[in-house]
Amino acid sequence: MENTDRLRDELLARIAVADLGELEDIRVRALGRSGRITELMKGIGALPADRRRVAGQELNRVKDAVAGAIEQRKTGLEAEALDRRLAEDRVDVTLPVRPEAAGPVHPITQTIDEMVAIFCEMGFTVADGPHIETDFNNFTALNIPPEHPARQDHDTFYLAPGADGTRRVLRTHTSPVQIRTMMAQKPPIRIVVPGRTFRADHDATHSPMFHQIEGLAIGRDIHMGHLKGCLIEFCRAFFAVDDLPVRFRPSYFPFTEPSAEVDIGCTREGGGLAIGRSEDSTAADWLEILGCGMVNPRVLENCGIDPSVWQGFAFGLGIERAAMLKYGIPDLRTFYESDIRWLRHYGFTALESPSVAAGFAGGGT
Ligand code: 2U9
Repeated sequence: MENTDRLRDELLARIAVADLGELEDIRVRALGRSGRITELMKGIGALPADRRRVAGQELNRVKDAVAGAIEQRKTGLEAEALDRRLAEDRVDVTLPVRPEAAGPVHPITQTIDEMVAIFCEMGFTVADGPHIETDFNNFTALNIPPEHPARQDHDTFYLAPGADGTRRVLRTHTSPVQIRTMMAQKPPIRIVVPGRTFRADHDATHSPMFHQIEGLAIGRDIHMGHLKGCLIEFCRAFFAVDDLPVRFRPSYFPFTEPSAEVDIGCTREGGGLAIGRSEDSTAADWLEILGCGMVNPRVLENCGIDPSVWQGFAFGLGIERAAMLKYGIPDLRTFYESDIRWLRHYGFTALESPSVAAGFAGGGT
């Protein structure tokens, strides 16, 4: 009895100051297969019958006390270790971001963010949709029926026909998102749709994947005046030129009627090009930037909207082209080369999101 008490006290004293490694060592040496307590328990069988029961109970108590103390110490040490790690790893979220730790923003992203900021201030929201589209959403609903010449113009990527025999396409413009929105929502509608588009066209000025932003405003009394005001304001805000000349030239698109192309005033001097007009009127020229028009009543009908009640305007422009003009990027192909030196040169700081109030006249970082 005295022996077991001494053994227990000795072990509990060691356990009280052990670290996690020592604790395991103590456990193996006391309670393991050849541990001291285990060995004593094995010896019980050799005791006289009248002492076996008491000795067994006594040893079990010591065993439970030691195992319990090991477990308790282990839990305490683990909790202390966790507390220490949490204290060491604590992140001060109030610290300013280190500029070198924030990668540059790609000019495509920056340009989309700038355009979205302008249209959001005018009450538009952003809509999104899939890259793989039905033939109906990409063409038919937009008044581009099968055999319409515009289908050839679009250089469409077709996917293999599905089980139902219908062929899907990689969207050739973001317009199917407006179709989806009109089918799902009741007017009034005011959305812009930035995103990727795909056409089987690849040369110095065309990429098989490029970006567009399109807009759609549907209301009871929307007219050409709203279209002109919205797009003149957009061009002036985007290029940060307050008196930027903007002209609307009649054009044709199957999905709008009437349709127009929008040119902005520019100055061509000494082989260079500047957005806006200088004093020298001989250098004045126009640059096409947008397509637009009043939504064709047939398109509204195709989406279940009554054109005798609702009218709307729509527009579309290419993001890459706008970014090249605004930021002086000369070659379209460089947008997709993933060259970090190019991105450091033409990219933008990730720490400032574009806003109309801040103005976006500045160039890359
Ligand atoms: C719906 C109704 C009308 C979108 C429009 C244009 C004119 C246009 C081009 C500009 C350069 C595409 O990137 S680009 O090649 N787009 O000229 N897009 S009107 O009209 C719509 C869209 C959806 C339901």
